[in-house]
Amino acid sequence: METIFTERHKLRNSKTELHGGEFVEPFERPSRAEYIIGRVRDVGLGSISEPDDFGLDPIRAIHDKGFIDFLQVAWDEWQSEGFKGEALPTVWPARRMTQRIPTHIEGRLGYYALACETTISDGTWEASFASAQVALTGAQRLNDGAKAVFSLCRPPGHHAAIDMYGGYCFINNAAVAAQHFLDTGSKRVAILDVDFHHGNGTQDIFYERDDVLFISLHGDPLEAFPHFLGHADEMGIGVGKGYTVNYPMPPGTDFPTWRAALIKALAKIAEYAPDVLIISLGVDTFETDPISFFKLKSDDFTTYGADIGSLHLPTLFVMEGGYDIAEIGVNTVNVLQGFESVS
Ligand code: Q9C
Ligand code: ZN
Repeated sequence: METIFTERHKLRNSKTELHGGEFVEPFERPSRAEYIIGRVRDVGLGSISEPDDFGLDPIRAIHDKGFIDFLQVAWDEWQSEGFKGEALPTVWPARRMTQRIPTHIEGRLGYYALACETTISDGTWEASFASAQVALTGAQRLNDGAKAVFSLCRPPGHHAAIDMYGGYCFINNAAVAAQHFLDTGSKRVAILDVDFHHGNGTQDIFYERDDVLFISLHGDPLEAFPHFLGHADEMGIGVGKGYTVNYPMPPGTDFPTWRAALIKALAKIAEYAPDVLIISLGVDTFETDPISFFKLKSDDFTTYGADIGSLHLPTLFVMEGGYDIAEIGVNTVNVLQGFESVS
């Protein structure tokens, strides 16, 4: 399997994350991608290629124009204010307040943020743009005939909504890839999100559409980030009704329980018969992930990779989360090798 990767991910190197009332070194850090690409090389998964440049248009096809403009200037505007730390919001358009977009950067950060653990820092836009190009290049490889591709995206994307960033995500890479497929001949795309966290951004983007089936397995939002989306009764609206499917699961969920939900999800995908499958691949379901509460072991990733492979669909793997740095490479590549073992 080919991997698409660029060192430009390192441009996202924030110094701070707000966690437990303290500023800590971000869980979403450059070494994550280094461990994963190192494992790809160690096992000889396949060739590793730089992304092509598809420009801004495929990003604008998913995200709000004002939001993309904001991401490009936020760090510069924040610095112009003379602030010492990285950019983060302190105020939101909360219940019964207006949704008017402020002019001051402090107000615009609150308007476009869905969470405040994630700071905007020097290079964040450039890395996010590059990450989207990694996803787009993977999609194009499938269009050109590849059976499966691994887009090693960093920063991740599935929390980024039409006009909101947060949860370490700025541009929704999986959604941008899905739209690229639809704009280049695909009629139906399925996105299966196996990251520990609910893919609220992806759900938001496709909630009223029937050309993208979105299925997510995740920690129950009553207990886990993003807390305000991902319940089982969210199923889409309008023509999109039935094309969003959520499997929230409680703290301590082990692999047999998780896999039972996966098997249900795979049956729905087979029934939908998509032209292409996108996997939002987060490995924060691992038993020792520092911010998550599922109990998957390293071998389980191989097993479920084979389960996904048994669908025999053209498949694009898009990297999302996973924060147990030491094991992230093994667990990610286990999924890809499990997938290949049945193809
Ligand atoms: N203080 C992804 O996996 N905060 N994002 C969780 C820790 C946000 C995770 C609580 C987690 C975001 C792509
Ligand atoms: Zn996650």
